[in-house]
Amino acid sequence: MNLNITLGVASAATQIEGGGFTHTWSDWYQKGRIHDGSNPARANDHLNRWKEDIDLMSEMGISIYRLSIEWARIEPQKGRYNEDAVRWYRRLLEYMKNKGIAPLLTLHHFTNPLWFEESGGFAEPANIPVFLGFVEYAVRQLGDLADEYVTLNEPNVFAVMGYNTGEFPPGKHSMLTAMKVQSVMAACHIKAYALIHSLRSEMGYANTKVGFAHHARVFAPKNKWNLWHCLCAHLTSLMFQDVLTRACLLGRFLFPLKKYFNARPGEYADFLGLNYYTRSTVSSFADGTRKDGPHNDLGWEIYPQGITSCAGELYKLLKRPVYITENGTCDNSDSFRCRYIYDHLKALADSGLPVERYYHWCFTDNFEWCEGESARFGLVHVDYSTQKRTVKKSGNFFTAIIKSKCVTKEIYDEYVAPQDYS
Ligand code: IFM
Repeated sequence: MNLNITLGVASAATQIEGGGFTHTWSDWYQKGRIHDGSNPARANDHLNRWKEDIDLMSEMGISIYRLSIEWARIEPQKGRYNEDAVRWYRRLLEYMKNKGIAPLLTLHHFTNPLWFEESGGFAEPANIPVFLGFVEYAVRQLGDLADEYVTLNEPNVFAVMGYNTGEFPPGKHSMLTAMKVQSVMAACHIKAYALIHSLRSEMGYANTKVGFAHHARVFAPKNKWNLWHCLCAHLTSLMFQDVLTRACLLGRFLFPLKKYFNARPGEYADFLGLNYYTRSTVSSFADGTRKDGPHNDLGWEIYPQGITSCAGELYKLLKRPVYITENGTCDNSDSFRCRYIYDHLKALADSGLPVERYYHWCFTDNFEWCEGESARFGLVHVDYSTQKRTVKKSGNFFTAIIKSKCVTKEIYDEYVAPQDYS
């Protein structure tokens, strides 16, 4: 298989850094909401091991890395910034640059400082300028070291899990509020898009790229001849991802989203960021999964064709290069990850879409939100008690593809052929 896509890896601050900052996920841990009881204050201790991690990335041939910054660490109190934290991120970005690893910097990845959450977080439209204040500070401090930005990670997952299913903080159960949060976050994205461009051009840079990382999946009716199943699949997709896509990419706020500011229809992304994992099989207004077919260790269906249909849906709306900002799987024994990566890359390579980048989720095993340390998504194994990193077979596979820029028959036979999903 030939590959014209640059391969890299992704992570998020709360999931790897450790360090015990005061934010919504340390609070969620305190409230006993992490299933395996693990504490994000430990995570991968990337705070102290960042050099080792970047060195390993470089040894593995990785040249692009999507990472995020921790808002609560940079702005521990409203309007009061922590210069040590900024220095730490600057050292990290400078080190990456020296190693030839280009950052795609995510400004918000699920975690809020507690002070922001307590003032209503993204459920409060009056907080839009507060988020933008953080964006401005971050770009002024780090903007010389990062050309490319993801404003928000998966606003739909953040909204639905936090405000409808209640599994994420703040643990609310209201679909109406979840839609309001999506509206507010779409406004934040559009405003941040313009702000980052204007700050960077003020700083003298012309090569800025900004987008958001959209979590999209296929919603398929359980029985395609059943009208109710079809209606539920259509409406679920609309509420979970389609209206948000239009708002963020095009500034079009369709019902039930609401426009909380004077957004003009326009084009608000320089790339189409897609986080793709699975297909949902729908027979009601609840999430469903097919019983037959392959599944990962969290029970998510493995459906590689879906990555191209989701990317294709985005591309229909806006003609921009596609960045797969996340794709990966929970495979605790690393027994099918090579096949998973191969099948998804093959689908992308055959799609005819302008897919420029693929960021694998995740570089190392990490703190997987409610599942804590028990769900492993990494190319690199982490022993949390010693913090030892060991490259997995899938990590070696990834490096082999990067080095050959394709999957040769030898690579396929060594890594992919022996693996199956069952
Ligand atoms: O770990 C998460 C990530 O933070 C957002 N996208 C999905 C990943 C796997 O669940």
